[in-house]
Amino acid sequence: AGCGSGSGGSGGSGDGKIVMGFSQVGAESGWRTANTKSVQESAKAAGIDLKFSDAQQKQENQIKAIRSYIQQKVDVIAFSPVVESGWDTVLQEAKSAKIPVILTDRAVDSKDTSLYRTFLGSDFIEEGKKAGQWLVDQYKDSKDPVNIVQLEGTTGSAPANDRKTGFQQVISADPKFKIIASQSGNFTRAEGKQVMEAFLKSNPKIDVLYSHNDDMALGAIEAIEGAGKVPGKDIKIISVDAVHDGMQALADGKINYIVECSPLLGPQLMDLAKKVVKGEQVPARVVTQETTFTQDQAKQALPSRKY
Ligand code: GZL
Ligand code: ZN
Repeated sequence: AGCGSGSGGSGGSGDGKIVMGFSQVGAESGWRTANTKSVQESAKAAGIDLKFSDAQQKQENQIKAIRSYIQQKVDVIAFSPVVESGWDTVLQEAKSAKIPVILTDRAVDSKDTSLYRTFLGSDFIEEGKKAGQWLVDQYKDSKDPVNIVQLEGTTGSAPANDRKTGFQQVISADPKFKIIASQSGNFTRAEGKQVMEAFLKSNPKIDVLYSHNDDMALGAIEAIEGAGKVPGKDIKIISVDAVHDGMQALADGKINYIVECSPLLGPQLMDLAKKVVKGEQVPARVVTQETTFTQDQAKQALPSRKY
């Protein structure tokens, strides 16, 4: 019963436009700023009235933003959960207010999947597997131990959890691969540099760095060069995202392989939002298309990259 399409929002904009409340993680990385641009431009193109908030990577700020969108009776709420858990209460409040929720980019670990209509984003386990597979292929003819250090994304976030899991699954096929150190650099350049400096001090022989995003890899490159070593040669680097600065470092030979994670979710998000507000069925999961890049492929792709 109640208002038809199940969207509790009168829209609040009055001019019949769909009103979307969007809670963004923050502005921690090149990926994030490209994602924000995609969401904002796509909302404009779709004629959707976007209310946007930046949570500075704090879950309580996202919860506050979602609560304010519920108060404002928006038509639909979309957000990228900074961490996987702790969302059930606020998502239940949105459900009681009959405001549909769309997850974009990162996932939540709520058991009750009726708390959101769909999850649009990458398969981070797949990304971790692709990173591991490159390493297995690179070292298939060598018997010597391969010492790996890992820069993890934000603690508790789906990309950090799943990129770690996927990578581990693939390299565990061969005991020569050893993760000798693993720590969060919170997806930022500054923290990636700090953690890599510590790794270099406490581990005399590092063969490979696996970084959960390009921003931390770029920070690590500064630390590696600061230690008088050559990134891409003395220490091989595998990264994830394929944002412009990462692709440039790949083309310059300072990174060896990048697994793409597309931030351009805006157009699909707005299409899904329109369907959800109309009460139409949408798939529970929409996986974004993405690829991988070697150094040569980066040189080819750079001129036409959008971000
Ligand atoms: C992945 C996204 C991650 C990026 C990081 O979809 O959540 O957050 O890989 C960003 O660059 O900070
Ligand atoms: Zn997970």
